[in-house]
Amino acid sequence: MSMLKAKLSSQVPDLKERVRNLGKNHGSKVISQVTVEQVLGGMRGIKSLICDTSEVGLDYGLKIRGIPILELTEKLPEDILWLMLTGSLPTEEESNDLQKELNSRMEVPEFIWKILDTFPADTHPMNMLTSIVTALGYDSKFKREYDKGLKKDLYWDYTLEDSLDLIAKMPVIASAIYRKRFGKGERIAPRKDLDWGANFAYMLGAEGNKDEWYKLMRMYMVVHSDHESGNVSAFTSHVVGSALSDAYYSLAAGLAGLAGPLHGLANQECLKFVLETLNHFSKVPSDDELRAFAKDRLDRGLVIPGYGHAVLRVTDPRFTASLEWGKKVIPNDDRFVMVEKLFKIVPDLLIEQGKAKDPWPNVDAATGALVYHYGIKEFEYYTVIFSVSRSLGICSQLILSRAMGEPITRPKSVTMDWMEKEVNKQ
Ligand code: NMX
Ligand code: MLT
Repeated sequence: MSMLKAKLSSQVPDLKERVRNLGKNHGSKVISQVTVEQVLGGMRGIKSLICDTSEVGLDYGLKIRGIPILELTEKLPEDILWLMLTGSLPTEEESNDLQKELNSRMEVPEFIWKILDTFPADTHPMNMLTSIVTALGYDSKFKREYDKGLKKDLYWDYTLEDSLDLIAKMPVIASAIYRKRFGKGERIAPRKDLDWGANFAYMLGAEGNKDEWYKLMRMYMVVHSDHESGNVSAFTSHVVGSALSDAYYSLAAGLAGLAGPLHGLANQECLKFVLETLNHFSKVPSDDELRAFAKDRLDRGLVIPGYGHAVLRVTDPRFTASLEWGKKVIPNDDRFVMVEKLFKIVPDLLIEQGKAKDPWPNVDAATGALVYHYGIKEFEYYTVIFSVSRSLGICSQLILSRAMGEPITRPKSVTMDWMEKEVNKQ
């Protein structure tokens, strides 16, 4: 048994007990009230999910198991997976054991490569990824055991098995998608001597300083790994998983949400905007030129990608992590200089416009400029990189949800007539 499974096996009974106690002793207590505005406004702020892996505070941003994300940027992504699942960082021995475990599960079945070969040449990489993640479910251990008659107490165990299989393969399939879709030559096989994040960087192939590139990819994988449970992708995966669909279906469903421009696709849209701007001016524009260019975009009713957030009301610390990295490592890169300039100009413009509740940059505003520097220039691919990282959080949430024995998700909808009658009574 892997050290991670052994640790979780020792923790799950206590988690179940806490869930039982909460329900039995406090079941009817009120923790949140729902207003009409919240129903009309995308359920903002309604406390209706339990998620232990991470939390997001409007005035401080992401904490993973209580640790601010800026304190975790030098860790390995595998260590963050361990942290999200167990509540503490692994020892060196535990970290090595998890790495070994993932490295032993990287092999991708041959039929997957045949599927990859059949996509039309201009397919969006997120269409490829979501299809392939679903197709990998052919091998789901949870589904196989469930069909034989699996006890509810063991749901989490086989979900962990599927999740480790899936997480191990994500960099392998994602890098193969990159190389196939953008004509980069043969797939690069994974190496057993590299950690998960560095292996992904290695298989993508890239230009320049390899150590820096590996380090950047590890940091990228850490900062995008989770953002509590109410964001579109995690919430979607949670709902699909609650029907006892396996981890492959659940993750694929969540990634389909991540592929939307208001969520993870903003990652590609940010660099597209930066490149369009540079192209328009044939140089890095002056502050005044950029202000006018961005204002024109807002006046045309378009969003500035990478700015605003449904929960945050401060600069996203994940943006700060990328900004600091860029300042230190690639301060003179034109794309990065644009990121810095946008940070100086866009918040004031959004405040002036008066619509966005949060005028500050989010996680997507800077990362494109960083990976571009190492030769990954095809911005249509960027949400796939985000997806590889987010598989850590989404799978962790699913495993813990199964460990808690959560039931099928089924909120109540009401008709417009009901709503109008109800509010007129008050
Ligand atoms: N540029 C222009 N307008 C904006 C922006 C922006 N960056 N952010 C919000 N607004 C507008 C928004 O479109 C809405 O307009 P309207 O009333 O005409 O519909 C108004 O401001 C109020 O929106 P908020 O309540 O502030 O934002 P909401 O919680 O609905 O949405 C986002 C949050 C993140 C979807 C929104 O800020 C946005 O569209 N940002 C740009 C896209 C982006 O960067 N998404 C990535 C989020 C992070 N991620 O990876 O998922
Ligand atoms: C995320 O990382 O999922 C985004 O910041 C969106 C969110 O939290 O709603």
